[in-house]
Amino acid sequence: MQVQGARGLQLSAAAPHALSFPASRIFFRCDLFPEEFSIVVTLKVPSLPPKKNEYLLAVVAEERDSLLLGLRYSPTQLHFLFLSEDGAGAWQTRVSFRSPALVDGQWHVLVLAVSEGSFSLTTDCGPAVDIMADMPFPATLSVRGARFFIGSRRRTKGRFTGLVRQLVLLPGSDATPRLCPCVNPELAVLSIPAILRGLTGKPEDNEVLKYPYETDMKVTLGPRPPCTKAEDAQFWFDASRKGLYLCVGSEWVSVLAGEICRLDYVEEHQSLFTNSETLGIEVFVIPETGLFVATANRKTTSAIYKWTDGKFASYQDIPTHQAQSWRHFTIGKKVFLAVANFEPNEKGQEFSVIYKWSQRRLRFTPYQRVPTHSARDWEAFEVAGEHFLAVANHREGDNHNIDSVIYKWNPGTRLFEANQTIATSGAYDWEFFTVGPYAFLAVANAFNGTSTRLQSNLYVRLGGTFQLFQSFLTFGAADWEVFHIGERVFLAVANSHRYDVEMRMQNDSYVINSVIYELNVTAQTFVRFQEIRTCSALDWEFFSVGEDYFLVVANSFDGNTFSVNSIIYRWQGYEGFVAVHSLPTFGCRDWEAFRTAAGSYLVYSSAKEPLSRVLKLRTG
Ligand SMILES: [Ca+2]
Ligand SMILES: [Ca+2]
Ligand SMILES: [Ca+2]
Repeated sequence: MQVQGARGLQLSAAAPHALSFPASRIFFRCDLFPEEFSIVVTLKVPSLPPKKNEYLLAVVAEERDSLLLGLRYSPTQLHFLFLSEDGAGAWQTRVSFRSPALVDGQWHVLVLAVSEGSFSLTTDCGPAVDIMADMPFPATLSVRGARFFIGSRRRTKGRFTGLVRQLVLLPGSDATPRLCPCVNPELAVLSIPAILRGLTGKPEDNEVLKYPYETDMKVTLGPRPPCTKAEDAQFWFDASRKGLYLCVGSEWVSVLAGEICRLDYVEEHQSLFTNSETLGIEVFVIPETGLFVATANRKTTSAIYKWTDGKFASYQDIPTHQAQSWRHFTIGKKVFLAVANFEPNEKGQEFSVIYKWSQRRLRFTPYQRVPTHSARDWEAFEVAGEHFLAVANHREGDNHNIDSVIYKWNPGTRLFEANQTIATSGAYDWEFFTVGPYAFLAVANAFNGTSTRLQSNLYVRLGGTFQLFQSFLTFGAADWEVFHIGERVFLAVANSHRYDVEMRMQNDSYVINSVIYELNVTAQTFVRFQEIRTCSALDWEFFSVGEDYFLVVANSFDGNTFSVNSIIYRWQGYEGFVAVHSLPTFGCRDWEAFRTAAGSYLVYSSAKEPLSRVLKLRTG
């Protein structure tokens, strides 16, 4: 029959059983009815007398003549029925939707989505009506020996007298997103038999449903709900922050962050004028004493500042020789600070110095000199109760291919002693981290004398030494930054410069990609996760604000100017890191993040002017 521009089937009153088939025809691999499914119906029904019911669909266990599953409607309600069985017996459960507005003589599309105890009805792509029933749809409803009846319940009574245009059982769950939104929602299409197609004036999608629909997507609103096994794979929409989160392994993982973010970015907090240009900054806390920052300054004096009344104030000057970086660490209650000196002293002696905090004098005093070669960086770490220091030796004279050294603390002599040497090429940075029981050490190799295109290596500690674990192709690597997001482990490299003696230098050889790698635990290897365009990147700093994770890059030079923006990237789950804020910087060299009771801060140094800046993170 054709009515209102669309065709439907009318069932013959003479052969009420004609539209039936054994369940085994569609359940040929497994005779359990799906636990989650949708039923999609397009129908046009005549007005019915009150209390009269008509069946759209029934699945009947033939021998017992019991209704396993049924869908029927009355002038005021749509009923979904199913049989629940347990050791105590079998019950007919009925879930009723009021006023489905069916009996107005128009075409309508109903989508009933069932998932455990959740029953959801969508009419003409409108808002869904959800019913949570006490009795969930059974996980194991056997249809063995059962028969499907279309438009009846095996009997003449309750036979469907309207027109049906579409009747689809879709395993999985909610079919609504496959039909809706739709230009013509009263005739939304999932699957229409060929004979009924082609009268609505537009081409209709009648794809054979090759893939079962997956998972029930439930979105919870309101304040942060629990995320346990029960909520796994469910969504939570945080309306106040416009953030969508997915419950994965008992943690809410950000899937999409909206325009409004908790971090309202930064405001200038302090201009920290330094003795000279600053290459590295190190923020640290000495218990019961306070928060400090050490600046590694290019000229003959580096400095330590103490956080006083909400600002860094001058605290101690320390003579250094083109200091590149500071590293704070503790051994027991002893507090140390190691400086990497790039140049020899006035007498031509080349060494870096470890300072120790004097609790009596409340100052750092020299503790141990360590011979180094244009040292760029110190890394301090502890493995199984033993303390180590690794120095990045950049070059000796013109030779960049030299050894960097790992020192180990000797508790007997109370000194660091050389423990292992590792061949490096223009080493710039060491980064230590652990994954489970394994200790790793990554080196940034920046230059081998002719090229910046080099392998930077990651070592793993096995049998008491660090052994090569993986190599990464890098371009003037200046920094490795390791960070964790939930269970995931990432390693980001700052590529500063593409240069090769063989090739002529190009202007854009500073504007290159830096790379974030992610540990694939199964493959036991770091794999490329994301590349980010950077301008002679010298440092990555990872930090978090509330539930959000960020990376900030020190962009230092674009080939023409040191006035380039450094960028804050926000972790946006599946999208990776997305640029969210630009900060004008000048020769930016190093970023550090820190917190005080008053809030969260970033501080960055400039390798080109004697001015570091403290920025306060605005949160709202
Ligand atoms: Ca380092
Ligand atoms: Ca870093
Ligand atoms: Ca840093």
